[in-house]
Amino acid sequence: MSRTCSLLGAPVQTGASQPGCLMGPASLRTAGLEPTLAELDWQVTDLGDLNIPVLPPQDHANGVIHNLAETIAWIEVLEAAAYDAASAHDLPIFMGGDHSMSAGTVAGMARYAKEQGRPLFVLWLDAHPDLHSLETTTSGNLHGTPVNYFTGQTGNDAYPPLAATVPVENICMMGIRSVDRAEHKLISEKGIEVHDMRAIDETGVLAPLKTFLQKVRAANGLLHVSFDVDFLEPGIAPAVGTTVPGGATFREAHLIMETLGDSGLVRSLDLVELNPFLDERGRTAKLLCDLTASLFGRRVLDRMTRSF
Ligand code: Z70
Ligand code: MN
Ligand code: MN
Ligand code: MN
Repeated sequence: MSRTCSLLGAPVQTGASQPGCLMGPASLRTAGLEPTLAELDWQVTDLGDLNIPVLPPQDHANGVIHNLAETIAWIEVLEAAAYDAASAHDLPIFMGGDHSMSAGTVAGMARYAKEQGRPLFVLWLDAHPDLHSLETTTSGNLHGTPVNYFTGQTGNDAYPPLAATVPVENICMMGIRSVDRAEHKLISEKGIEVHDMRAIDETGVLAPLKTFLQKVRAANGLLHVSFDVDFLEPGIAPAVGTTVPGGATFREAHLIMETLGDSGLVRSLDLVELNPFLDERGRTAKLLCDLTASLFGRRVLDRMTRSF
């Protein structure tokens, strides 16, 4: 029997510094995400796009914050939708939308995992750790805050209360190469597992990934993967507002996704920060579809053994 997958669009752009991410779900559909996964023998349900109402502004003591009311509304709607999608399907895909949406998707997945009596793990593939609280952000771009929120740190009182938090020990970050001061402090203090680009150059992507997957397996955990387009080298993935040089290569990214697919541990996926306004003839959207296909089982040749 084929496994089930759902596509849920979250046209969120209120967390980013420039507009365009609201077209992300449409671009992923145009690139053929649904037929790509159906071809791999997944039963795909497109749940359409979520939305939020027009809202009055909400003030915060940290005056640089913008779009707080919208971000709170997105977190609430996405928390519930992620929980429902996880209940209904084997591997929901949350199509963004900027990365502030993961405050909602991961919160919903954490509630789902808690109800299953299993721990949630998060693999964060990003140039940025997104570890700001509402109090420490200096840009006011709330896509820089989801990990701080869903790990239950202080300073996020204006965000909705969490039904379940993700312990910092359950997080693995890869590709990190742009870290602000407050984020750096938190990474050191909490001992968060962050594989920056230097570490990846030293060890490759596979060694840290296998170690993390073994940890997830040993704990009988559910794994959520959050894929920020800026994890990738900008030359192969130009459709993102915050390009940071020195990202993951085409081959590193596919190897990660294939290994994740082989593991069978992935329970949900965010595809975030795709800004189609900045794309070149759809190439970033197509690359995201191909990377997702690797996670969902597309292989050049079959392997007899699990690769970890
Ligand atoms: C920076 C900030 C960020 C994503 C940029 C950047 C945050 N730390 N996150 N792109 N996905 O503005 O707080
Ligand atoms: Mn920004
Ligand atoms: Mn991010
Ligand atoms: Mn990023």
